[in-house]
Amino acid sequence: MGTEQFREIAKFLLDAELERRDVVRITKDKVPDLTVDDAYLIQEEIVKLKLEQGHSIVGPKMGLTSQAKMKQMNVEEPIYGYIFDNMVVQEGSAVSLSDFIHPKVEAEIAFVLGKDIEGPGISGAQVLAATDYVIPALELIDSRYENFNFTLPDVIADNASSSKVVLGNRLRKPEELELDLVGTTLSINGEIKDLGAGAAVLGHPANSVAMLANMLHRKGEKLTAGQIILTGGITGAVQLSKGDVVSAKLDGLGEVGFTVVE
Ligand code: 0L1
Ligand code: MG
Repeated sequence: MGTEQFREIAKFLLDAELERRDVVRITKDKVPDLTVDDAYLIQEEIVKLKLEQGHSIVGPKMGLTSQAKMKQMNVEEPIYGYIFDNMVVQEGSAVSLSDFIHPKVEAEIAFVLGKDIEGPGISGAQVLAATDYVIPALELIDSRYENFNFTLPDVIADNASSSKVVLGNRLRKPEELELDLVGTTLSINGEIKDLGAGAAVLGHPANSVAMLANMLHRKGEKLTAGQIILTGGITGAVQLSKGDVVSAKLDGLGEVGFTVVE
C-alpha cells in the first residue's frame, strides 16, 4: 500500500463521517491485510485532510484503555486518535442526533498539559508534573463502521471513533486529587448507566498520557503544552437516544453534561 491508497481510504472514511453514513469495515473487502502501522498511516491522512479543511487539533485521545475493551479487541496496547476544534461541544448544551451515525458516550478525565512531554520512557509521575489541569469530560464516540463492527486496524484508521467531546467548566490541579481513586458515574435521564474509578484507565489516567507520549515517540512526535488529552473511558460507552439528558459526576472534579435532541 502507498500514500495514494492511504489517502483514498482516508477520504472514504471522512466522507462517511461528514455524510453521517455507516460503512462496511475496510478490512472486510478493501484492505483485508491492513496492519496496525498502515492503519495509523491512514489515520494520519485523515488528520491531514481535516487540517486542510481548516480544522485544528485540540489534542490526541487515548482509546481502548480499559481491561474490558482491550480484552474484547484482544490487544495489549491502547490506541490513539485526534480531537479537533469542531468536535468540542459546550458544557450543558444540546447535541443533535442527526450529526451522528450511532453515537455512544463515555466518561473520562482530560489532562491539560503545561509542558511538552516527549517519550520514550515517560512515567505517570512525569506526566503529572507536566500537567496544568485536569477536567471532567464526556467523549462521544461514533464509529463510521456498521454496528461498531471493526478490527483493531479498522478502528485505528477511523481516528479511534472520535466524534465529539464535552469538557466540564471546572479546572483542578492534578496534585489536589488522587486521580486513580476518582469515583465516576455516568447517568442518563437521572439513572446511573455505568460507574467506575480513575484506576480503570491503565491503573491511573496519568499512565495513559505517559503511554501516549511513548507511543507518539515511535513516529518522532511529542505531546505539547496546551494540548487537551482524553485519557480513556472510566465507564463503558453507552448508546445515546433522542431526549437523553446525559451527566457524569467525577468525585472532586465535578459534573459535566449535555442533552440529545433530534
Ligand atoms: O475512546 C475510545 O475508547 C474508543 C476507541 C474506539 C473503540 C470504540 O469505538 O469503541
Ligand atoms: Mg474515549
